[in-house]
Amino acid sequence: VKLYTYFRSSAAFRVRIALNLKGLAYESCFVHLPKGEHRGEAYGRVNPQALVPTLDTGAAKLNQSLAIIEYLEQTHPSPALLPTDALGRARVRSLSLLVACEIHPMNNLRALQYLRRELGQSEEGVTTWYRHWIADGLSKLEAELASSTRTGRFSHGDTPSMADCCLVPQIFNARRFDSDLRPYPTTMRIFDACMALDAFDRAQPSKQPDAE
Ligand SMILES: N[C@@H](CCC(=O)N[C@@H](CS)C(=O)NCC(=O)O)C(=O)O
Repeated sequence: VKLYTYFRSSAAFRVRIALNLKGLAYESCFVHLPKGEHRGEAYGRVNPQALVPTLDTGAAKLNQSLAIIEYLEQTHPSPALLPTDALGRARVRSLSLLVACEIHPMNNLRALQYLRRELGQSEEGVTTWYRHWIADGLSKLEAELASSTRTGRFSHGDTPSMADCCLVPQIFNARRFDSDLRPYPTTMRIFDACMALDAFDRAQPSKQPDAE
């Protein structure tokens, strides 16, 4: 398979983790987001949503990181990134969506560029916006994780799941903008447990061939 990726893309980072956890080799195809390569005609033919990542399976080009991870789960069930019970699956999806739908879209590249360029916000204004949505979302994630008996060594039980594939890249983003992470001890404990695993470590931005 071929993964269209950018080292700093947290959505691509989620998929890199899932591929590594499942032991699947992939070829990387780099898309430089700050240069706007994702908005070009060539990438538009790969992904009409003009977003990274895309997974080219040979049979189809898949986009949206959680849809890609669910596809990998169905085609390569072991090790499982979703629990087998219906309630557990709903919980892991809920935690994943909390990151992917409630936090990440507020702070992705085009939202921040719009604040800067169209709305004339200063770097300070943009950073304040960024940290606000990180704090809003991570406090909710922390409340979920700290209050559930289903939280274990990882977000759900003692093996990594799709929720961890979402949690870890979001913490990397938060650190990049110097967000205060002290209010989220459960989240950070899980982050540390994930980063002790090779599959997470190898997927991190600084270890990608296109890292700058
Ligand atoms: N919901 C999408 C989000 C994809 C996304 O926003 N990717 C970012 C990089 S992390 C991107 O391509 N941004 C380009 C832009 O905002 O113009 C997913 O989970 O795949």
